[in-house]
Amino acid sequence: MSMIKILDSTGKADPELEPNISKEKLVKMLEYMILVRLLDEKGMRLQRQGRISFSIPSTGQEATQIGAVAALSPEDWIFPAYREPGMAFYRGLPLEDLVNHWFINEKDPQKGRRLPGLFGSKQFRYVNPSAPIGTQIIQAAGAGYAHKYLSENLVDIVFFGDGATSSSDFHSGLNFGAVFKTPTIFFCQNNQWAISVPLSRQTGATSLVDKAQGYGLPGVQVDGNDILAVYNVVKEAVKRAKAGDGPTFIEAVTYRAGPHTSSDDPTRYRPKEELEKWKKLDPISRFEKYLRAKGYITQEGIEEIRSSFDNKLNNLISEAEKLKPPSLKTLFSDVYSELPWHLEEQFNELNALKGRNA
Ligand SMILES: Cc1ncc(C[n+]2csc(CCOP(=O)(O)OP(=O)(O)O)c2C)c(N)n1
Ligand SMILES: [Mg+2]
Repeated sequence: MSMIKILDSTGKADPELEPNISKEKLVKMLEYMILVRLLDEKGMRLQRQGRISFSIPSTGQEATQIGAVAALSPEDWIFPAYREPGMAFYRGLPLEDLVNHWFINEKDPQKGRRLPGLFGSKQFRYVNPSAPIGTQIIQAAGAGYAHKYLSENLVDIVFFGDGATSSSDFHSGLNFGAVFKTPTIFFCQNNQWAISVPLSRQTGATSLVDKAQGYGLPGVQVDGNDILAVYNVVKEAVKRAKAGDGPTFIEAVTYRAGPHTSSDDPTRYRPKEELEKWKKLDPISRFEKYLRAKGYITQEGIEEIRSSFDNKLNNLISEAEKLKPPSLKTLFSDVYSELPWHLEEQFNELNALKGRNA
């Protein structure tokens, strides 16, 4: 199986495969890739300064998330793992929501109940990620079944890593999707590592895409650092799903250039040369070269995008840091429509103990 590529390392596109995307949309795609990279830098720095507790970077994997979201309709559902935050922002999720979530303050839309980075948004159809690896694969297959049952012309796309292909939910989800021909796109971000476990420990198969055949699904392997190639394969998978032809399995070959999370130190387990090799395939610089050669953006334009997001984020961060934590009452809300007496009693006890107003 050959890997689908459109952009070479100099940013030159194969004219036979180059998608027809407007200049405005291409520039928007670059903007959101730049934003994702910047969020990673800020998140990691804030965590190291002890100002936020946790950060999950997706540096090196910007092309997969932005290429995919650009190929979907806003009504389609996204089931992320945790390295696809750019998809939510591309759809319009306010940056303020993320920053308040990072600081777990009173405006955190997740009310402090989620690990920073594991956020969702019903409005933008970006489903709350589940921490146990692979669970979103069966959720997406089930959602696909629901779309089909309700005759909704919708697609759902689910993201998971190479490590998640070893989970039993991977088998259950792909099998269910294939048998019932659900409009689901199974998108594997093969970033070569599952924390410190290399890809060679996840499968005895030559490549992950080979697994599709066993389920009777079409499998596509794509260069995950090539945003145009990702866009094309997702567009094609959407077309199949909407035509009632069922799921597609996509293996995007990419690399986790940063640590697994802010709690990880990859220098302890992976060779420096490997990172150097992948840095040359950076998805953002490749796409920037393509857009510059087309005359769609200049180097100054790129710097302006970065500094405008940077200023915006700096302002949001200083505002978010001033706010109080979520009220104690949120510990007791959203489970029962009316708070039962024993929880009311516990709440009053806790409130008195803390001497704090809820
Ligand atoms: C069932 C389960 N086992 C272990 C973990 C701990 N864990 C969190 S992320 C991770 C690695 C996942 O690797 P992969 O699927 O390749 O995704 P990546 O982090 O590389 O994007 C592990 C083992 C977990 N969250 N859930
Ligand atoms: Mg991985």
